[in-house]
Amino acid sequence: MSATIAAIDLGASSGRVLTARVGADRLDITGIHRFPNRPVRLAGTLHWDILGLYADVLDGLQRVDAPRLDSLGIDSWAVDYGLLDRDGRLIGNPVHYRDERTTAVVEQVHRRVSPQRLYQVTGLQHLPFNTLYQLAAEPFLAQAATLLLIPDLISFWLTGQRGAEQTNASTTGLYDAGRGTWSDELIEALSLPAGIFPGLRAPGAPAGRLLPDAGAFGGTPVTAVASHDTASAIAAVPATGPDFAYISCGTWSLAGVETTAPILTEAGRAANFTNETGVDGTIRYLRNVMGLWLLSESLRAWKAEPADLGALLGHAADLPALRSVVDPNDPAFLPPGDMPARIARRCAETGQPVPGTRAEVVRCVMDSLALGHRAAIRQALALSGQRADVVHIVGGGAQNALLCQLTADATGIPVVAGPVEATALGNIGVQARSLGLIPGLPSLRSLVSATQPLLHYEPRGSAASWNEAADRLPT
Ligand code: ADP
Ligand code: LRH
Repeated sequence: MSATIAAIDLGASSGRVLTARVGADRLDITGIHRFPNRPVRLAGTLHWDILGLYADVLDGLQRVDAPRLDSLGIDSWAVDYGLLDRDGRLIGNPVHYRDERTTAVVEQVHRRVSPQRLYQVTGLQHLPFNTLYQLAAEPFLAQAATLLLIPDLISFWLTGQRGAEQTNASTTGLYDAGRGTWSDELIEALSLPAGIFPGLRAPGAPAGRLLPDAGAFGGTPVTAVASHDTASAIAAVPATGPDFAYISCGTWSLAGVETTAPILTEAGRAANFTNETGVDGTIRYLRNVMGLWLLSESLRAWKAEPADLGALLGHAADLPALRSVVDPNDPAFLPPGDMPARIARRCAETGQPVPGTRAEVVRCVMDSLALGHRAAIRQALALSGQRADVVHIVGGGAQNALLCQLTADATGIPVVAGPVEATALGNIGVQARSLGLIPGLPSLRSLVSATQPLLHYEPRGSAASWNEAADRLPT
């Protein structure tokens, strides 16, 4: 028995509509339509082009080459949302998490609820753009009848049905991780209108049917997948045993381990580790590392073409290792802007050689990201008491051989790279389980491991040079 399943996967840098033919022992990608995701700055605010993305989704569905779809699921980046009025109309345009509107309100929120209490309830790392801070800076809250996170918003437009998928709700800072519900306590303490938060849906639950105006596949059942893209990506990690760490490597590097229960220790909070909800009650115990944003934003500053990336990485690989490193999680790197200039400034401030050429900047970014991966994985293992005999790198970054090799070198743990489209495959896997084609998470992971191309990187060199480079960074 097999089925044709589609995933709509919206990443911060690109989206895709991906279809696959799935059965108990097959997972064949049959089509991918990709489109760029370009933020738009308008009147001083950075927005997502949400209607452009919706149009691209419809276009992608139009191009699906299959007589019928058995199911469709939607995932995207976390945290961001659209507001609907009482008639279901979008109010304003969703704001990008890199917009700086929350800078002024973080302290205000913490005066109402302490960071310690926030962590006890939500288990979430502090990121200045988490939904609760965005809502504190939201001008349209009074007019809003419903808040929908981005995948739930796309799902609403495609089906007419509203809901809040659980894995993504767990990234808002308003979700009680222990109870698995919206947190009445936090919603009340922050004076938010409780009625705007829709009922929760578990990954795998039905989420309506495609409306006729969604195109040829009108009537197709939509399934609530693990709609936080990172939750879907980690569901599709091709792990064959229990002792693994992972890095979902794209715009962000989400680096950590999977646990069966939240870890709410003060040490974990101090290290800014998060407990995000995954499939089947799993927890992603991880930290955000700034990720390939550092590279893509440098390429944007240079007006480089995507085709230039391979050559630049090749030149960077030929340069000496660890000449200059920066802390990838420096908040100065978060907003859009001239990334090479910001990197140069930090190198100068820490008394290191300033990268002069583009290849030197790229090398600095790769070494710095590998250091960030090393710190996050070491701490995840220490704080969770788990072990890892492999680090799985999934997402677009799995194609970056230099970064995969440096991550193996820096962590001292073998790296298995792939699949590149882990998020869409995790999205599809949860649907396949709802259709009864796959029994559960371990079988999904075995299926991914058996069917998708993977690359292996063994650690080289000693830890000494990485220790020395880490010492150059401010603590
Ligand atoms: P997101 O979901 O956050 O948009 P992706 O998982 O799609 O991110 O990964 C995008 C990143 O993958 C890009 O920023 C780029 O650095 C990297 N990437 C894409 N294609 C290649 C390639 N051919 N070689 C190396 N890296 C690549
Ligand atoms: C990755 C991601 C990540 C969040 C960030 C906002 O795309 O969902 O897990 O922290 O975007």
